[in-house]
Amino acid sequence: MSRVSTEKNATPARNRQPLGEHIGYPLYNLFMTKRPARIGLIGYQFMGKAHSNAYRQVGRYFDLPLEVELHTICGRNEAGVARAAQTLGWKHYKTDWREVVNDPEIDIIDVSTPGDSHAEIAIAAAKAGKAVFCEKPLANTLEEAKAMLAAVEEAGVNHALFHNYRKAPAVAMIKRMIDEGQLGTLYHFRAVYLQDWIANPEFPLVWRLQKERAGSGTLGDIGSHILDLGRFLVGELTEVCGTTKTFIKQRPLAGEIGDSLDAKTASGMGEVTVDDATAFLAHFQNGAMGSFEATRFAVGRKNHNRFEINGSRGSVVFNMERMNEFEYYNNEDPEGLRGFRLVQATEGSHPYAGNYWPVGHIIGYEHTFINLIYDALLAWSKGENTNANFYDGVKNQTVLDAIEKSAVERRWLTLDND
Ligand code: SOE
Repeated sequence: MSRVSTEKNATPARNRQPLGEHIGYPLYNLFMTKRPARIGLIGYQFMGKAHSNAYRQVGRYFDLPLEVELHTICGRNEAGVARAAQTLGWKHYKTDWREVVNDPEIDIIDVSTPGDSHAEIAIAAAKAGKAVFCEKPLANTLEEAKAMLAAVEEAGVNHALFHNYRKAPAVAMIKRMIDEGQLGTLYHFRAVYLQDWIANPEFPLVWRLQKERAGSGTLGDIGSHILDLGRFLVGELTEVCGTTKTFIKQRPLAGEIGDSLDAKTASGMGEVTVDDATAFLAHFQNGAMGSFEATRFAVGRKNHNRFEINGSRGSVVFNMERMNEFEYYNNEDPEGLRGFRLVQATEGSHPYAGNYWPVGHIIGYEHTFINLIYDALLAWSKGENTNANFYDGVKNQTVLDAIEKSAVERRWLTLDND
């Protein structure tokens, strides 16, 4: 069976980011002087908006080790980024990301652009001594992902990856339950991520449908989310076997692009060069089995990110469209009283929930980004890595890469988890 090499000698996520007086290690000095960390955000569409809101809000709900300042937002379209600076609350705006990365006033760079520019921007930011946040998937290729990890480690700067669904209180609670052994031996991780925003053949050829821009389609965009949740909750994968499908191969060219989920069309047609849907099976290092499906053609499903985990002591079910709750089956409840109960993850004892509102007052999608930024700043202030980080990005990209190879070669592939 063919082996897909992963990061050679990859040691577990470096849990101790050296908090020394590293040249270009900006946050160490900030933690000492308590000057707010100045953010440079590259990208101002959907994720730029979500991240801007999170930076603005995080200090209002969490006791931060370091305040953050919305310093500069950057985008190629001057009218668009100027409007974004105004509406999203940024002090300055630029149209050239290099100016932001090389601005000595900036401490943290947030890469929220399409995947084809993640590597160039993040590597430049690391070399400039900035801490780096990056949207998922980390990169369009495994080689780029490895180069990004090498750059941040070489520069000794902090790094984080916006796998925000790890930060929903219900998901973090499930992680706590698993770590405490409440589900026992894990047998199954079963996940789907179902959307339908391109099921209409008239939807135009936006950047997410072009391989040179996005790297892949559902595999990297939403498949990466459920893969990351599987790794976060169950552990590393050892083998995968996958398939992909492109239902509609030609689409109208995209005209003026708003956010790419609602672009307008122009004249002419272009080729779709990414997958519209993917499904893959996996084995985990701890013996559990995995089944994953991601599609943009599940007509009627909008952001249906759902997983179920079955263990010897019980099972859990989470659905992002009902993100404030999860289902729990305790296999040790009294005989005759067992059943899936609905747990509302809004108690003070649930991760993050107590920082917002009293029990029963729910939170939303945008709060997962706030929670992620808080976790990162807290971990970094203790000289530790946050989760998820660029190491997770390389591990995820290794699996995504293997799935694409498996789909072509139509066979199982083994992952080297050195
Ligand atoms: C589009 O599929 C998208 O915006 C993804 O890119 C995000 O990561 C996901 O959270 C919502 O859907």
